[in-house]
Amino acid sequence: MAQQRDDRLRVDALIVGSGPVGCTFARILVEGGQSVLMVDAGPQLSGRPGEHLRNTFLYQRDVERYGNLVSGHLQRLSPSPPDRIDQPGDLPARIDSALVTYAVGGMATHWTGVTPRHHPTVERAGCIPAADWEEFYGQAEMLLGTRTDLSADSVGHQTVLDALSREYSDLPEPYGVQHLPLAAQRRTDNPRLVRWSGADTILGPLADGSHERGEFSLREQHLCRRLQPAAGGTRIEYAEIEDHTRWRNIRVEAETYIIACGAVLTPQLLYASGVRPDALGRYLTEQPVAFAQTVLPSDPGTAPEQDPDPNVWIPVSEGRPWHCQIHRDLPYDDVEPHRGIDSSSVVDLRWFGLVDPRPENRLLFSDTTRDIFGMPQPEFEFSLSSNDLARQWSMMVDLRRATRALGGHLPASPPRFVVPAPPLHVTGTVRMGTDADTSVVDPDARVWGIDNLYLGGNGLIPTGSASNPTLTSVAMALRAARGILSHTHRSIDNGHRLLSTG
Ligand code: KBG
Repeated sequence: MAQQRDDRLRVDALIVGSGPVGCTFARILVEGGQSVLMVDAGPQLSGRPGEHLRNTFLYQRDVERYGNLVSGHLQRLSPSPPDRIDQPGDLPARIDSALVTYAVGGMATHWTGVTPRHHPTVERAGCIPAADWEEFYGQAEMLLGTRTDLSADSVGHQTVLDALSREYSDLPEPYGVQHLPLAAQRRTDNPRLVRWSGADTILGPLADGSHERGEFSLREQHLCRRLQPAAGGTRIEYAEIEDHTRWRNIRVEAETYIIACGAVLTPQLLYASGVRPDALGRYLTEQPVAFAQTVLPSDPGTAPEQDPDPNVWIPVSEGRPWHCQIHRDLPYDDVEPHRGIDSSSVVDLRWFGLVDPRPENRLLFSDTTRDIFGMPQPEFEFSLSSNDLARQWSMMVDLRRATRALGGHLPASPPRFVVPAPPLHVTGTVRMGTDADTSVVDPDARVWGIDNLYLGGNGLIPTGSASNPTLTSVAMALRAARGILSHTHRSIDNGHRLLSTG
């Protein structure tokens, strides 16, 4: 294909990655008067950019079709499947690959929307002040539309809540059995249907072009191939973007560069750009999953398919370093269809475990093998320490306890570790910290030693955590974006416009 004329763009901020975290940066910076260009290597899958794909009647009604759609959007980064298959029930001791979603909106095009706050002492990073955590968690919940009443009217939900509240009556407030926080809302025109929050929810007015202060442009199928550090290496001078829709290269010059394309692809871009601090890719954590299924007793007054899904949570607390969600999700590959049982009465017990961050657990990038975009191929070195293993076995004992309290497991789905099916909660690969030797970004989310390069996403979470990470990453992005605004003091009057100079 013929190469068209190279273009040159000048903006206040370039954001690479259009998932929830990239969109958080965009929303705050545009509201602060900045011109923002956001690029994503993936395609836009919906009319409204980054919308959740389950927001259609078809996929809400037909879980199987929806499952096929999601599998199609989870792409393995390694070129061939892993050569090692654990025995079912084993603890997953390795990560062989990673699954990513190349799309505008990222994984929020199909996520479950589970958005808990991380536990203040067990999970949260100490390098962010406690008061900031409270403030930015509150803002993140508003931005994502997190709520705890989606299943309030469900008979099945109440049954699960009651049974587990009796079993776990000893848990201290506010860590007892409760409604799972979910970024979603019931539709007012048909409350049986749910509108799941996606990246479009975060973009708000930016998603439909009605932003009032700065300028915003979101470009799909635009790959950021490289960031070019200036001489001396303390600033990024420009970014090389490949426009795959018109097959041309664009040089983007920005005041601020924000990379938020996931815990694997963010360090990949740094590596490809020669930005390789010691901690890059190290301290990787992922959450082992213990899983079982049970069946709810049917209520003669309610047809199970009419009853909203249960969504129950037992949060992480001291002495219980695991996150528990009792809900209905897509089946794992090892789950056989339950013969003779109405699938709408089957409930999942999904427990996520905590793994300590250790430098030897890491992501590496190949200098010889390339991924589909021609970027350095990621590889993993990951194992569980004896402490990690002991913690997961305690989690398994607890899963068995909860399963018993709900009347026992389905014969085909006993409590087990699900292998290989990580929850895609990789963290730590570009971790935040106060020490440049053991972290990649400072507490403002700025790459150590590079004044105008900021990162966002789960890779920044420096601690071991068991709860779903998105809310935490959005809270960290809100804090970082406000910091960028106060550093740059830009307003619509003196900022760069989204300008083509080519
Ligand atoms: O059940 C979900 C869960 O809510 C989540 O956050 C993770 O990404 O995937 C799980 C399914 O394996």
